[in-house]
Parts: sequence; C-alpha cells; structure tokens
Amino acid sequence: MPIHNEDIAAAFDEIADLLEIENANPFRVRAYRNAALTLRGLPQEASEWVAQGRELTELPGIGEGLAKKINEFLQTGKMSALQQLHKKVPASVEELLKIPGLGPKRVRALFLNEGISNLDQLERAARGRRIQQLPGFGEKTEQKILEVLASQRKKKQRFLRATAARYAEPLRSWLSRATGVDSVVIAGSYRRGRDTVGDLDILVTARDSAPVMQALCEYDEVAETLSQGSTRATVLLKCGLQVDVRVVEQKSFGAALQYFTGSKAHSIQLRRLAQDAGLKINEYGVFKGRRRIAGKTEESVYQSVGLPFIAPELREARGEIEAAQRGKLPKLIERSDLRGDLHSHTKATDGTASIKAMARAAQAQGLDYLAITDHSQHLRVAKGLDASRLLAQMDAIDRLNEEIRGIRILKGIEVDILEDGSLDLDAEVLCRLDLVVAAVHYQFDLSRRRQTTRILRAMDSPCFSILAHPTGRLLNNRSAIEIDLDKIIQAAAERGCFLELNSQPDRLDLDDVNCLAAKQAGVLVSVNSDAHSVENFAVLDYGILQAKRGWLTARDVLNTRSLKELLALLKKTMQTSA
Ligand code: DGT
Ligand code: CA
Ligand code: CA
Repeated sequence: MPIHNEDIAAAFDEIADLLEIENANPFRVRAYRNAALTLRGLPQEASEWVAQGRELTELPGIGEGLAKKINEFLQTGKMSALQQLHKKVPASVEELLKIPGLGPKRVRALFLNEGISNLDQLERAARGRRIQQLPGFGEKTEQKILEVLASQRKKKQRFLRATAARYAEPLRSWLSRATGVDSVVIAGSYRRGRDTVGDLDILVTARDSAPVMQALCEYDEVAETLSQGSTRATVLLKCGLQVDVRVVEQKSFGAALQYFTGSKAHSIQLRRLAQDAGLKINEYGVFKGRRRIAGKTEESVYQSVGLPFIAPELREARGEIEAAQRGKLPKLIERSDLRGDLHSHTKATDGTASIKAMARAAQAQGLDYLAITDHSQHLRVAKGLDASRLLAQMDAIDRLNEEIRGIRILKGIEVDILEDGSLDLDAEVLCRLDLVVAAVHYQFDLSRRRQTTRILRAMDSPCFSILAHPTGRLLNNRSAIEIDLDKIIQAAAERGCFLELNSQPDRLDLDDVNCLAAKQAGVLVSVNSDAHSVENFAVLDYGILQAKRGWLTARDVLNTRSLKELLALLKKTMQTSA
C-alpha cells in the first residue's frame, strides 16, 4: 500500500501530540508539527522523492533525524519513535486532545491521575460528575465535555479539501485509464471548491460502464465496496474517504455533471425555473415533454433556462441564479490575477527558508512582491522577533532589495494582538515597516464582546494594515473565535485597513460568506499564503478557490494591485510619526 505524505504528516502530528502530553520541550514538539506542515505542502509525494534518489534532508525543516523516521516509515509502514511513545501513552488518549478545552496539561492529568485513556471513559467520568471534582476542572468544563461528545457523535468527519485531493487525483487518473473512458470529473462539493468535503462524487463518461466498475474494484486503495450496481458504486477508501462513482453516457454528461455538482439547493432553484418555463431538468438531460432539448454540456443546461454558465464555486443558492438572470454574475478572481503575497515566514521564526529563498520562490510563482511577516516576540515557541531582531531583519531586506531584481521584498511583521488589544511591539518600531499584519494567537476563548473589543482596539493602533486569519479557526481542529465580524468589517471599512483570507488549507478564514460580507462593505481582502517554506506558496490555489466562493473579483482583492498602487494603499494604514 502506497504511503502518502498525509500518512507521514499524521504520524508526526501524533508524535507531537504525545510529546505534548508528556510535557516535552515545546521546540521539539514544534519541529514535528513543522515537518508535518512541510509534508502536507509538498507538491510531490515524499515516496517519489526518495524513489528518485533524492535526499529528504533537502526538504525544509527535515533534518537527519526526521529524514530517518520518514525513510523507516516508507520502508516498513511503521515509525518506531511513535511506537515507543505509545508504550507510555496509548493512541486513544490523543482523542481526548480533540475535545475543545482539553489541552495537553489537562489530558495529562486525566490520564496519569484518573486513568482516563479514551473518550468512553471520559464520558463515563463526566456523567458520573467526577470531572468537576478534579483540581483545575469545574462544572462548566464537565458540561462542555458532555456537549462536545454528543455533537461529535452526530456528525461524520469531513475531509479537508486539500487532503481529499491527495486521494482524489490518483483515483481520477486510475479511472481515466480504464477501457473506453472519455472523461472523469470529480463533482460535488469538491468541484464547488468547498474547504472540506463529506465524500467524493466522481462522474465518468464511457462507452461501457463495466470496465469502469471493474477498475474501481481493482483500485489498490479501496477498503470496502458499500454498494454496487451496473452504472454506480459507492466505495470506502482505506483512508476513510467515501467515494460515489457514476457512469453516464456522453449525451447526458452536462446534465449529470450539473446534477452531481450541486449544490442541492442550487439545483432545486434551477429546476423550479425550468418548471416555470415548461421544461424538466434531471440528471439525464433537459426535456420538453418527451423531447430532449439539452444536456450534453453544462452550458446547454443553463442556456435552456436562459442563463449564462454559472461557475461551480457560486452554486450555493446565495443569489447566483438571480445575479445570472440580471447579467450581474461577478467575474471571479483567478490565481493569475495575484501580483503578490502579503504574509510569509522565514527561518528567523518558524519558517524554514531564508528571506532570499522565499523571495525567489515567490518570484517563481509569478509574483511581483512578497511581504516577509515573521512572528513577534510574544509567540515564544516560534522564536518571535523582538524590536532589535526585527530592525536587523529590516536592514537585511533593504540590502536584499538592492541586490535582487524581479521581485520586491516588503518589510512586515505578523504581530500578536495582546489580550488588551495592544500590539506586541511598539508603534515607533512598527511604523518603520511597509505593512503590519496582526493576529490573535492566544486567549481564543474570550467572550464575544471582549474578543471583538480586543480586535477593534488593535485596529485603532497607529500601524495596522491587515487582520490575519480573522477567526483563527483550524478546520477539524479548533473552532472559530467568537467575534462580531460585521462590526470588525465595518471598522476596517472606516479605517481603510484590510482583512486576510489565509490560504492554508486548514485555515481558509475568512470563509466564503465572510468574503462576500467584506466585499459588500467595500473592504479589500488580502489572499495570503502564510507560507512557511518555499514549496508552501502552492496553497494560494486554495485561497483563490475560497475567494471565488466568496464572489470576489480581482478588484476586491488587495494583492492583485500593482506594487505602486499597493504601496499607496498600505501607506494609509501606517502612521509615520508615532
Ligand atoms: P458533501 O459531500 O457533504 O461535501 O457535499 P456534496 O454537495 O458533495 O453532497 P453529496 O455528496 O451528498 O451529493 C453530491 C451532489 O449530488 C450534490 O451536490 C447534489 C446532488 N444531490 C445529492 N442528493 C440530491 C438530492 O436529493 N436532490 C438533488 N437535487 N441533488 C442531489
Ligand atoms: Ca460529496
Ligand atoms: Ca456523495
């Protein structure tokens, strides 16, 4: 069975979790987390890298020790370091960490002092009102634990789109090679560009469906066939991802693609339009009485009800059909519209490359400018910059800009918003930068009122350009902080500062709805990579997908501006005399 980067990254994350429960050195923990990030960001599978005879240590953040562990995993499917840790802390203990409010310290206490080593035991203890009696836990925590466990049971885990892509693309090419296959498209929420997907919906056009079904059964990564007919099947992959496959005839392709792309709500609205016009749209075509009048292409389906093609990213029944009727569909932003990136890290903090290497990589991605925005001092585990290190970095950037051509490096910082809403570095230092990117990195669970006030205060600082990852959510991991985003958007409009859409596949906040709200308030969104390595700029594709889902055009996005226009806009966010 092939080993994917995601498998190695998951093992590293697991080691990091276990080390945290053991109260290990935070830098050691961070090294594993960073390696996991690097692996997830690689455009290529590590296994291929090794097969080509290349050294894993060439990868950023992968030293000898980590490379050895990866090689061991690739060769044996096991990681002895992880197995060693599991001798002390069983894997089921890690699940406790996923409960919001249970950090490593509390999990350690539950495990070592109470012998609670899995979710069932946790639930039993909470029901028996034993959690509230433990030192450091209260009745509120106990109640929260019970609520979270109940809601977790209800909902099935969704896959990050980026993770699903790792499994979807190889399966797509496998199916394309089956006899008589014309085209294979991954439809559903995946095609609509959602940040997470519940399952994959694959549509195949072929002369004959039998070879497709055969190919699916023979696919190496299928763990179980859940149902199978002559033209449809549902299988479960070994990674846990469910896949629906449908085979249709060429002449129904457009209608089937429209149907399986959804969303359901969008399609229902479309069908109602058709009904009003005396037509019937289904997955086989568009019909007037018994006569088929369209359905070979998706365009023909929309055209049959007098509409232009509607981009899949917009198909959420959020007014796109009305906009299409009025000829007011937005011309959605494309990746090629981006002229720069305003959030990136170097090895001065928790990145893995030098400033120069990052700039070169951004240039290779077709960008004209890159802002270096390392962390500020408060974020100790990331070796955040204090004033003197920041000033030294600014000098280094000035020198580099003299030296290199073809890309302009901007001087920035990702400064922590402290609990009282002040910024982690003094204004007189910050104001020497080209831009200030600010973010919340701790105290995520303040009340909505306090959290909103905290951010609004920060936005009132003399130097404040972009609010980074405004909600702080980590998909499948940490929920969004409680804030009044409308108020924050309003304040950004008044102040002339910007909000970030962070392109990391597990962040992607602002989300689609938030993007649309920012656009409507006239606040420009900055689609940033938050790259921590030279490979990591590839995530901009995910940011662009989310931006499209938020109806954004190139004009709605800050970093589509030319360097000159951008600098003028940034300057207004930076008060030069503090
Ligand atoms: P997901 O998988 O939860 O991320 O979301 P989707 O949108 O991929 O939903 P899924 O996999 O249940 O179904 C794929 C598409 O099939 C969906 O977007 C629209 C279509 N579809 C499924 N069930 C229905 C239905 O009952 N009515 C209509 N009109 N379309 C449906
Ligand atoms: Ca789906
Ligand atoms: Ca499905």
